[in-house]
Amino acid sequence: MPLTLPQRWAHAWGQALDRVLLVTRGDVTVRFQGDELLETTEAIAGELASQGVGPRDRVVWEASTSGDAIVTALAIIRLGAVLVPVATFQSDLERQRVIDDVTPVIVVAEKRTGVAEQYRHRAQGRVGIVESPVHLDQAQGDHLAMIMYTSGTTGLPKGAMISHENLRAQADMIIGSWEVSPEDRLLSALPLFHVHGLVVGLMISLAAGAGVVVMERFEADGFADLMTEEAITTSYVVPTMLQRLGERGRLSALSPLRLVVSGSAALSTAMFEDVERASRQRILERYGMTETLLTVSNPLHGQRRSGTVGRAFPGVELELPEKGGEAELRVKSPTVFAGYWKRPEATAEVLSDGWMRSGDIVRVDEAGYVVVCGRSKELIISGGFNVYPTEIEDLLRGRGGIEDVAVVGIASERWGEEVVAYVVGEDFAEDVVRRELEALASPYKRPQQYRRVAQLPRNALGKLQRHLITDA
Ligand code: MCA
Ligand code: AMP
Repeated sequence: MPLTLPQRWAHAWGQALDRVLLVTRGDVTVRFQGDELLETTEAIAGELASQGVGPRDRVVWEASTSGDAIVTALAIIRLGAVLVPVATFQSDLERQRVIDDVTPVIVVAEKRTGVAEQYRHRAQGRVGIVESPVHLDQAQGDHLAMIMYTSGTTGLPKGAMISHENLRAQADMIIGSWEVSPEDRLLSALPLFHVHGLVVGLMISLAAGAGVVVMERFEADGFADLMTEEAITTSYVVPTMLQRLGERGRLSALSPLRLVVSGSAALSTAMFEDVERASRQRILERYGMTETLLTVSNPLHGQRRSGTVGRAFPGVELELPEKGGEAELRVKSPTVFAGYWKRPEATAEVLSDGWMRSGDIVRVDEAGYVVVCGRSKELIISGGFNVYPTEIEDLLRGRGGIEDVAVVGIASERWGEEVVAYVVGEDFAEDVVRRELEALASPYKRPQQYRRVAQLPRNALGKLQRHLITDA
């Protein structure tokens, strides 16, 4: 039987009892050796169990990048409970929507007035039924490992159910294709409430026996300094991070690494070339989605083609257009998710017979590599974060004199795309809207610009035609 991710962690940590495998770099530096990871995750799993959390229970976890938070997430998975990450900086409204949808047994979060508190003690009735000692790493492949919330086109959050088998298959693809090994030390400054930072970076590196250095909050100079300070060999980034390193003249810090991987948003050919010029690194760009995990990648050995995301990982089938054509990419893979939590209709819209509709329009270049050239879904990607226009429009409509509104993405050197709201309303008061939105939406979702227009393009059925919006 192939090992699950938690089984691989336990094995890898047991092989490296006195080696530092996890480092968190923030105001303080915390280092965990293999033996400490084993002991701490076991102790936290025991503590959770004593609070009534058992295998297959859902646990909402505030995805802070601190050492405490990380070992807690690992413990939740080792216990066989289902990890449901939420962001530290999200609004109470956003968090409450997730909690209401997923109905967790417990919320593990920093003390925060309001939302999480009322759920903290929900598990109380179950205290005392803990088996002792707790059994770790027992989850089966078809058990859920995590539920990852994405906003989706309706504006309401949907939880993507990711199984242990999905994680195992993804680990095989990444460890095999990128040759992740115990010799590696990954530097990650990615948030941990998304697949990129949490699964691809943290969890799979640990499963390979590699060391992981987590920078608690990205900052370009500090990130560059850590390369040598922590003897880093690999790093996974979003394009905005490379752009920031470039602004600070620090791209050369990438030189000593054996591998730099970029994803979550398109990497421009100009940035690919800037990095190569400054550091001799040819960035390995790859592609994925929360619902499919990573499925397409440029090769470790062989040609890495800028402007492309590469080819299918082993075990992944892609439905691709003919040469010269463009079409929506569909993906079949052991990493494709099990559907959206309690949303059979939403699941059926994107998933049939194991094939996942990506909503991304692709073409195939002359070497057979996939090029992402557009989207059929209404999505803005800002700095690697997804923003769904309808979610923000629903929050804005009727607020601060807004009569009608359309949220669109405009090209931005800094963020890839920037969120802009086109507003209709004689009495529109931008300062009021900005202030009110602070309490409702995560910072990255809030429009960076508001532009007044006389009217918005709508079709005969009244549907907003966002693609027709211009400043004219
Ligand atoms: C931060 N801000 C943003 C963004 N990030 N605004 C728009 N777009 C963003 N991406 C806000 C901050 O909250 C702050 O707001 C203001 O901008 C300035 O913050 P700054 O310090 O300049 O930015 P930062 O905090 O350094 O963030 C930049 C970042 C971050 C580190 C590049 O955007 C980031 O972590 N991106 C990674 C996203 C990611 O991991 N995506 C994976 C999902 P205020 O001033 O109001 O406080 S996709 C996925 O998982 C799939 C599987 C895949 O393919 O990978
Ligand atoms: P998420 O739903 O947060 O997992 O984001 C998935 C989406 O990010 C994909 O459907 C793509 O639109 C986008 N994406 C991920 N990687 C890349 C990439 N390398 N190039 C272009 N778009 C990407």
